[in-house]
Amino acid sequence: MTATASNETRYVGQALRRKEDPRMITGRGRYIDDIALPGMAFVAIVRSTEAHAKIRSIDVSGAANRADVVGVFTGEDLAGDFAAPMAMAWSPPGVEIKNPKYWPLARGEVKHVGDPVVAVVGEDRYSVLDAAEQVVVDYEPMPVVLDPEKALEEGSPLVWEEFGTNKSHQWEISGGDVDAALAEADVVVEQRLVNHRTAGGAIEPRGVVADPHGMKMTLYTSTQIPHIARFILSTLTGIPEDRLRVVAPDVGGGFGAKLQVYPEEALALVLAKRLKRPVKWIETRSENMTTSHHGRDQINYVTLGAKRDGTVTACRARIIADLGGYQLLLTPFIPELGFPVMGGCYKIPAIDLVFEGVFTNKMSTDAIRGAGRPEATYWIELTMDKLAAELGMDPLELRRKNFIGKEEFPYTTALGITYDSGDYHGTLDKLLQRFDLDAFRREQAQLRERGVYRGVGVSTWVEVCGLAPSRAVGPQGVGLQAAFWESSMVRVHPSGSATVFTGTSPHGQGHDTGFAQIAADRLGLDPEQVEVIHGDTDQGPWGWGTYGSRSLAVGGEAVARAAEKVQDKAKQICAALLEAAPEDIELTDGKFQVRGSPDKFKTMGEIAAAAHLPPHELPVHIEPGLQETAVYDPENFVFPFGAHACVVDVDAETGKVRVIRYVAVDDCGPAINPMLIEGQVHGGVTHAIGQALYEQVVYDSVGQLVTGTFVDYAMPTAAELSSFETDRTVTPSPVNSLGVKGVGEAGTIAATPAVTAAVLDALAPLGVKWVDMPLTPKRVWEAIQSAKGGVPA
Ligand code: MCN
Repeated sequence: MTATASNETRYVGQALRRKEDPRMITGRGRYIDDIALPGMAFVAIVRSTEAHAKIRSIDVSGAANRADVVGVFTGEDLAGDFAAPMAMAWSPPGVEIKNPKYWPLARGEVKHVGDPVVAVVGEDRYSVLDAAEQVVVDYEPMPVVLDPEKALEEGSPLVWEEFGTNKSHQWEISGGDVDAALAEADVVVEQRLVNHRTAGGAIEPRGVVADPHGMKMTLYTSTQIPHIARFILSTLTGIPEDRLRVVAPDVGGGFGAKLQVYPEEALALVLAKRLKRPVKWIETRSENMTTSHHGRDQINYVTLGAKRDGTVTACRARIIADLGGYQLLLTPFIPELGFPVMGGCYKIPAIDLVFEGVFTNKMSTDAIRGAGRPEATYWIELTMDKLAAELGMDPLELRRKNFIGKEEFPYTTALGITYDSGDYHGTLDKLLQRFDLDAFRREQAQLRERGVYRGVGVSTWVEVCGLAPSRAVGPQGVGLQAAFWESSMVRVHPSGSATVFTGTSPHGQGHDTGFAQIAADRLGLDPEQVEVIHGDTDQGPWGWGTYGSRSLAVGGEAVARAAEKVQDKAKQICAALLEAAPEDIELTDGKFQVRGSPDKFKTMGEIAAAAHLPPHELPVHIEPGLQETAVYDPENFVFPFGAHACVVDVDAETGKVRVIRYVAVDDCGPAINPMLIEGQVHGGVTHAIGQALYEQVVYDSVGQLVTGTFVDYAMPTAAELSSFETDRTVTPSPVNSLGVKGVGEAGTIAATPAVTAAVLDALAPLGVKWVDMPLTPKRVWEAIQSAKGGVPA
């Protein structure tokens, strides 16, 4: 930040409509499949039909002999085209992570249904699918293991025989003496929680177009991380980075599943290089469900210890994470990403965490919205509820007793993580202002007399996001080793309008609008005069992309800093034009004016004209032009938080759960755009209600995917949901100058425990103590029957 920057808030804080929407909703978006290039060929992938098998032989003749087929390629055919196997990017100090070689096309063995085996390239996008069906792969099936706990047992079938175990790694972290604290605790509760496998389910599936032209190759790909993709794909394919341009055009949602570098991206590059023509591959919906990475899939064993008065003294968790068949980019790291907030909003003096990553014959897991933090919040919140029940204490009173107080921030947890700022009582107070719990309890009691089972669940959540400050991670940190700064370049054109380049890569979050608001205030412009460019490695400086609710707290701060540098220079130019001292120029009402003389001012348009066509008054030390770059590496993560309440009705006859009210109070610091925040919370909560009640990736006993379409994988629609009530408190973060924290994952992190707790509350009179998600009618009905002593759960 520059010393002289003055930051008006003419536009920051306004609920402006999204600039990008008119284009999107009038069919003017440009997604991967909208790209058509002359001479473009189409790729279809033959995928494994077996969950685990040796490839005995592959007969490609049926496809290769077709007139409309350009080429058919097996893993062996392309062995010389790849300089390295697919990348995995986590190597914590002192921990060995087993990382089997993962090639874009299988070589010799397949590890899950959908594993890519053969690439068929044809002239026509539809007939190439027919050609792929003519490839005959002879598999020798091998034993399959699908359950991560069984996979850890002695004698289990091995996904990777070469390792002699299915355990990929074990990572541990602790602070305080948990054994002693548990031994001295008055009350100890234990719970096993299953956080099942889910999919990203973006509207636009993945897709790539690789376009070789001259000395260069352009890869259009539906990704959240164009710059990272270029770097990694360059190492995989040997195409030098400067010759490889990666473009993320409009991206129709990612939800974490496009925070990945996938085999198809590498394949498209080598095929285009070999064939010397553009190639396109578009994922079908069932391919998307089968081979875009999945998320969650953890089993958590949690123990909490407390004094009789409710003071929590110890927390221990064993986290068993199902990684699937291969390590993708962040596969082994994602469960651990939740660890900084595994103590929740609470002052827990002793915490002990053990993470075990396990290979199974399923698609790999990796980041799905929230990535490790929804799982952490799910288990800490529900185990707190269980502890409250054990103590005979109100669950909210238990929370309040253990909350980190507002005045205690920055607060360093037992695990050495420093929470930046917070007001946990504040969000809970506001929630209870909007949601009259006493009135609800009265209504609930009356309804129960009529056989209506209504329940409420409350989740008080905290998140770690703003990934990731290099100072807070790495060797001295706690092994996360993921340090990502962010960049921005701000260019004011001679006419006074501006272009902002950001290294983030939105795919639905609204950066075009929010970042324009930040820049507009600092440049004395209207957001309509500010264009935001992202997602193209040939434009603007390097950036790390969009995930981990980092874009505003890291990328938005970089935009602010670059714009403030421009503002600084604009003030110098203005001072020269008005014959005033630069320190006397202030930005007021969008005008650069001399302090105390409001009629002596210049607009950004006038200043920009002078910057590009320098008049003689400009001192020589001021370089022509008006463009600045900033790179921002934060000092710490940011820790948004909130309190959510969910009300459900459960039909005790059928087990069907209906969400009838949802109230979310969140705190992500000062709003850049409250409408964007609200949209993110709505989407996030929907995502979590989907997981809690409906969505699950299911494999059958031999590893065939059962949920390959949106008919079987039940995503909620508006018809299943209630309206959401949202509210906010504002606790600025001291970490960045905007005071902002992330909100893109907030709802997803907060809501699964609230929904589950609501169902358990509703069913308490029936004696139901636990139901694992997804809380489908069948599961809920079985839990009711089991509590009645009838049908087993
Ligand atoms: N914002 C704001 N004021 C604040 C905080 C945030 O106005 N105080 C705005 C930001 O300007 C931005 C939006 O809220 O427009 C989200 O910002 P941030 O929390 O920084 O999150 P990211 O932009 O980094 O988004 C990532 C996050 C993740 S990790 C997933 S997954 C996700 C998500 O956001 N996937 C999404 N939201 C999604 N929304 C859509 N439509 N589609 C997806 O795939």
